[in-house]
Order: sequence, then C-alpha cells, then structure tokens
Amino acid sequence: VEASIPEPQREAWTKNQFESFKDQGEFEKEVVRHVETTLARSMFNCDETAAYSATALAFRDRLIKDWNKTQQRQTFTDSKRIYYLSLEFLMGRALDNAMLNVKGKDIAKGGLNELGFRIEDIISQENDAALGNGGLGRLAACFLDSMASLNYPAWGYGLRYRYGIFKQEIIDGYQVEVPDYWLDFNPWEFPRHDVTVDIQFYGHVRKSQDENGKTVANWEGGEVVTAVAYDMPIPGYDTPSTNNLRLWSSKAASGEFDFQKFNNGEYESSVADQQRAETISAVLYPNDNLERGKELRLKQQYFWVAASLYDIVRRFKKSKRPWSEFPDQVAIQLNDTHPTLAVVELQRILLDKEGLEWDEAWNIVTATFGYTNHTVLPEALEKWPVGLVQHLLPRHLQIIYDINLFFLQSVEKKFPEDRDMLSRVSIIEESQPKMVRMAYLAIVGSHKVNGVAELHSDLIQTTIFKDFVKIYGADKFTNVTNGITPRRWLHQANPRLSELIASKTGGYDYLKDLTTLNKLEQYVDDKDFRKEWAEIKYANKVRLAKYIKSTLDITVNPAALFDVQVKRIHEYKRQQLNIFGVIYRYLQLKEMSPEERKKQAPRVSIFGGKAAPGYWMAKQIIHLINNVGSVVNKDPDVGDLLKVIYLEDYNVSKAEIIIPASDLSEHISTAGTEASGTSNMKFVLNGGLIIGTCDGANIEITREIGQDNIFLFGTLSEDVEDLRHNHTYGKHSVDSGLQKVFEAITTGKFGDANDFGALVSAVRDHGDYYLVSDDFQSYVDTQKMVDEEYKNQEEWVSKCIRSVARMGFFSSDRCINEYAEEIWNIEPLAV
Ligand code: GPK
Repeated sequence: VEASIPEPQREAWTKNQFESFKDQGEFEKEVVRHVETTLARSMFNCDETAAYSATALAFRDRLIKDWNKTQQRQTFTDSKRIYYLSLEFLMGRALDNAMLNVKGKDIAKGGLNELGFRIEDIISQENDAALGNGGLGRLAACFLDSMASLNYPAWGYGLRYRYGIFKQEIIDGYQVEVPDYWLDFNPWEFPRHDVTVDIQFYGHVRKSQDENGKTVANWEGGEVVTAVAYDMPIPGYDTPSTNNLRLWSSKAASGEFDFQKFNNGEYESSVADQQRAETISAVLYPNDNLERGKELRLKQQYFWVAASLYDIVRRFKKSKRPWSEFPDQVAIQLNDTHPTLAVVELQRILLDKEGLEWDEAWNIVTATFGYTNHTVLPEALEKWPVGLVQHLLPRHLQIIYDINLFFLQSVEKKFPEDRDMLSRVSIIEESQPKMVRMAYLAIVGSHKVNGVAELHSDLIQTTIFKDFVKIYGADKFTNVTNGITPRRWLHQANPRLSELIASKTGGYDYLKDLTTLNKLEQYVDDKDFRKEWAEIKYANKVRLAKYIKSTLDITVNPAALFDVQVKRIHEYKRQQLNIFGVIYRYLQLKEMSPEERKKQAPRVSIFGGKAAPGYWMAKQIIHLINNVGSVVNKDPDVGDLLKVIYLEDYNVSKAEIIIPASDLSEHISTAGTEASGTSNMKFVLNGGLIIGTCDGANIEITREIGQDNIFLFGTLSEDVEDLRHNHTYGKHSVDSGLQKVFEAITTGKFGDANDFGALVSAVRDHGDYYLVSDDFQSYVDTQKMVDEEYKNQEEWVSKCIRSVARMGFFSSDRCINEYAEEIWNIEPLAV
C-alpha cells in the first residue's frame, strides 16, 4: 500500500517538524506538558512514577527523530543489514542510557531538580526490561548498543514476553519466584498494529504438480496465530544512529472463523482460542544453560523466527533484486541454537513460495546465516523429538530430512571409509525417540560458527563439533571473544570513576575507543591519583552498604574486603565452592584467640543470583548460603570479620550498583565449563580484582592485564577429564579442609543437616563431577593470598588501576567489529 505523502504536500511536513527541548527551560516545559496532557495529572498528584513517565516521554520524543532518520537512511542507501536473532534481550533500564546518548542528562538533572525531584530517584522508577536469563541475553543487549554506536545498519529480533525473568524473593532462606509483569507503562515500545504476520502451525503437507509439471509442497490446514511487531529504539553513543529492536507479540488471528464463533454465541471457546494464541509470547523460559524440550518453547521459536524472516524477506523484496543477491543484502546471526529453525524456514520460503531450485536456495541460505555457540554443557544442547517437529511443523521436518540427506551424502563421499561418521554427525539422532540435533542443523546451515572466548572456541572444535571441523575444514570455525559496552558498564554504573578516567585520558573518547584506557597506566604510581581512585571505590562500597542495610537490615563495614559472586546459580559456576570456603573461614575464625582474630582482614561475602525454578540442587545452594549467613552474621566472636550476604533478585539494575562496589569478584567455574563469562570483564573494568579459574574469558583477561593482577587457582581444563575418570573409579578422597566443612554442615551447625545432604554427597559420594574437592585447597590458599595482599592497600589499588588500563580489548565494540568483518561482511553506514 502506498502511504507516502505526495510531493506538493511534503513542504508542509518539513516546515512543521516537531523540535524537542534544547535547554533546561524547554525540558521542564516538556515534562509539565506530558504530566498534564499525556498523563492527565497535575502538580497536585505528580508522584515519582509520573515524573519518571513524563521524563521518559520527553526523551523519547527526542530519540524518535533520530530513529526515524536512521530508518530512512537505511532504506534510501539500501545497504546490507545485519539481523541479530535472539530469544533473549536483557536490556535493563532505558532512560539513563537514552539521556546519555541524546546528551541531555545534565539538562534533565537541573530541570527535575527545579520541578522538585532528584534524577536518581526518577531513573530508579523504571522497571528493568528483563527479557533474558543471564549472560547470553545481556550479551545481546550489549551488542545492540555497540551496533548502534558503530553505525551498523542492524536490527534485533526477539519476543515480547509479557512476563520477563521472574522476580526472586528469599523467604526463610529459600528462593520464591514471583511473576515479573513489566509492561504496565512502557514508554520505550511502539506497537505497530499495521506490521503483522500470520504464522501457521500443525496441519499437513499436500504435494501437487504446478503448470510445468514440477512437484510443489503445500502446507495446509492447522491453526494460524498472528504476530504483531513492537519496536524499541536503540540509540547509539555519540551518534544520531538509532537502530530498531523488533519484538513480536502473539494474538489470535482475526479470521472469519472467530466471527462465526461469536455469531453462534460460542463466546467461551472464542476467548479460549484467543488466550491460547496469546500464551505463545506470554513468558520467558527461566532456564540458563539448560534445555527442557517443551512444546510451547518450540512454538515460541518458530513463531518468532517465521515472523522475523517474513519481515526480512519483505524488506529485501522491496529492492527488487534477484534472489542471488540476498546474502549481499542480508546477514542473519543466530544467537545460540534457539533460532535455528530460521535456516529451515528460509529454505522453505525460497523453495515453496519463491520457486527456487534446492541448490540455488541452499547456497543462499548458508551464505546468509552465522551461528554463535554459547556452551559445551551437554544438558544445554538443544534437541527436539522428531515426532513433535512433525506434528507442529510437518513441512519443516521434510526439509530437515532433505538437508540431512544431502549433507550425509557429501560426508559419505568425503569419508567413504568412516561408516561411524554418518551416525555421529547426522542431524537426526537415531535414539528412542529420534531427535533433531539443533546445533548440527545450525552448523550445516551456516557459513561461520563461532565460540565466545578462545578456550571455548578451541573446545568446541576439538570436542563437540570435532567431526564438523574434519568435514568443513577449520576455516568455517572461528572465535569472537565476548565484550561489554563501556557506556552502561562503566560510565552509567560508575559515573565518578568515568569522570576521573576522562580527566586523565583526554575526555570521554575512551567510551568510543576503550583501548585509550592504556593512558591510565602512567598514573599507577601517582599517589594523588591512587587516593582519588580509592575514594571512589570506597564511596561505591558505602552506597552498596546502605543498600544492604535498607534491604536486609544488616550492617556491613565498607572498609572490609567486598568479595562478590553474582551470576545465575549453577553447579558448574560453583557457588558451592565459594560457600564451603566461607564456612572454612568461619571455622578458622572460631578457633582463633581474640588476639589472633585482630590480625585478620575483615570480609563481606556477597552472593546474588537466580536459580531456575526447576533446578533443585541450585536451590539447595541458595538455602545453604542463607543459612550460613544467619549463623555467621549474628556470631559476636566474628563481628565485622565476616558477613555473608544474599542479595535478592539480582538483575541488570542491581548489577549496576553491585559491580562498582566490589574489591574481589569470583569467577570460579570448573575449568572448561564457562564458555566466556562477561561479568568478569565488568568487574575488572570497574576496578575490582578477580579470583578465578583458568576458564572462559578469564584466560584472556589474564593475558591482557598480566598474571600478577589476577588470582588464578585450580585445575586446568586439559586435566578435567582424567580427574573425573579417577573419581568414577574410586581414586577420590575428599580434601581434609573440606571434610571439616562437611562435618560442620552434617552436625547441624547451619540448620537441619538433612537439608544439605545432597550438596555434601554430590562431592563426597557421587563422583564430584564439578571437581569441588580437587580445587578446594588451592581455592582457600588463594583466598589467603588475597587477604594478605589486601592489607597492602597501595599495592592493591595499583593493581586495580593497571588492570583497568589494560581492559581495552573487552569492549563489545571490538567484538562487533570482528563479527562485521569476519562473519557478516558488512560496513558501517555513514551519518
Ligand atoms: C550460555 F548456553 C548458554 C545459555 O543457555 N545461557 C547463557 O547465558 C552464557 N550462556 C555462558 O554461560 C557464558 O559463559 C557466556 O559469557 C554468555 O552465554 C555469553 O556468551
């Protein structure tokens, strides 16, 4: 439909452009206008929520202009676009980021003050957009920020969940899940009721002949659900580029069928249909590094993928180019295997709808997609029962079988002697029931496969995807080490440190080129600089201490070493190792004389993170940490020397308070299990040191900052297999220090011993899969070193400064540039 205004009338549009605020007075005017008109309130009933809404709307008005222009520019230049498909976008709050990117924060601060509010209070009114579980979802959010900041023509595609990740409450030491209904008022989304796609499920395939006698597949029957687009502007830093995040929401298709039902008086079943449709985008699955093959999850995946591809293809077709140019115009990145059906869907569109031949279509498909793997954990690798795929997506299963057939034929040709190879690499696992291996499908359907840190990328090439390296050659596999956006994770979260850095590195340019941080190195020995640096860390700790006091009513000493482990609770991340270490420390303190105790370094052990609701062992870990806290925190023998804190409901906004306040953070996964980790980067960038294993990006952080500036311990990845083997064959005795810890637990020092039986016996009796006992001694020894080094504050602060100076590599800008060059073959768009 042509909706353009005719040429003669366009002048009226141009001269009547809305101009947003330019100074504080205009900002105030906009806020008051939004309060009084958009919100229909007044100064007599304007609470902080209303002030937040009006402020957000004022900034939104400014963003939209850049957003529209960016979209127009992309359309006019018709350059290649990158589409980032992710089931998770863990965005956090938007207002502070919008203020930064349209450069209006100072104006807003003054203006809000004038109107009777404090900017921090207003910013904290916003609900987090928590449409993700953990690292994978937050990575997608950092990537959007970098793609916009670097002027790449990029789109994010995801699902608009009505409920994001659940809110966590800790009640009597247990995790309780509360639904996260976050959409009450969301000024950052724009419903596009005119951008809809009808998505088909179930039904059957009928083959017929076209006029040329060619066999064509018709997918018929089943049910249809409508996808509605909701758009969120993604502003870049120090650029007018504002990209789009398009999230799909499901609703019942408004076909005649419904009217019929209504007319027949079948209101109830008509409403039931509606609810069933809306269920698709209702809730984010709360699992991290775990797949549990639920039909609704597969429906979510196809719904989102099909709507996104329809949109992408529709946009491509506007340019009237031949199909062979599709990969020159379109790059699609699969964030993990969740969107892998996109490979099949594009092949289906090209084959069944556009009439291309198989090979021609398949060449286009594989040139378009790239696949990022985020884990080697077997329980996280997606597999779907063939029967379920057949039922829900009958045509797609046929295409998957054909993809597999042609793939296996090529493998057989290449390795005629290796019969075993075919069953090993088959996309269909010949199990009972048969399963579709999504990672294999993603590899076969992409031109590049990448891991997210060097060790991880090596591991996937030598273990889970080894055969595919043989088949395709090593060039198809690559590494792109993760990164983080310095805008949110330094400038926004730690404004005082950002200001200090800017004052020494020549302004805020470092936010665009993080390697500029290396200029800090010359100040490592500058006493005054060190003092300022330490003061900022202390102030951040005071802020966190206040937060702890106000939420938990526990007083912690800001001069103590703040030791932080915040991330999803998982056995492989080993929060159990941390809490066993805390218990060990507690037992030692108890044995000391008062004189000896006086020599000890005070510590606050801070934990935070959610457990998947169905992950029983992770919930036991949370319970143990809380029980240890309630014993330790009120023990007068210990006082300030040890406090154990569990921060409820860890999320992006809380991370922004916690991370700048850490002296030491823990990244202590069993070697070879944490693909990368990204909070490790955030902590170091905020002037904290790390205690960690040789795993994921810890290894590259060490390479960059130097091994004197990180506390590494534990087993190496290459030794894990042998150790596990030994455990299974009985050559396993529990570390003696750890035995004392277990004794304390099993004698009921921290509440009912039965509650923690499983945690203890996982290590003691059931093979200690995560090597907690193997690493325990070196962990506590290393913590002892930390205590010693922390006493020498001058040296400690020097290490922190030196580390920050060397963190330039870990910007997500570097990371996005690598994807753009190596995988997407795409250029920034000049502004
Ligand atoms: C990996 F497989 C998964 C998953 O389901 N969820 C998730 O957050 C994480 N991840 C890895 O565990 C991290 O090591 C990594 O830094 C992050 O993805 C981003 O790549």
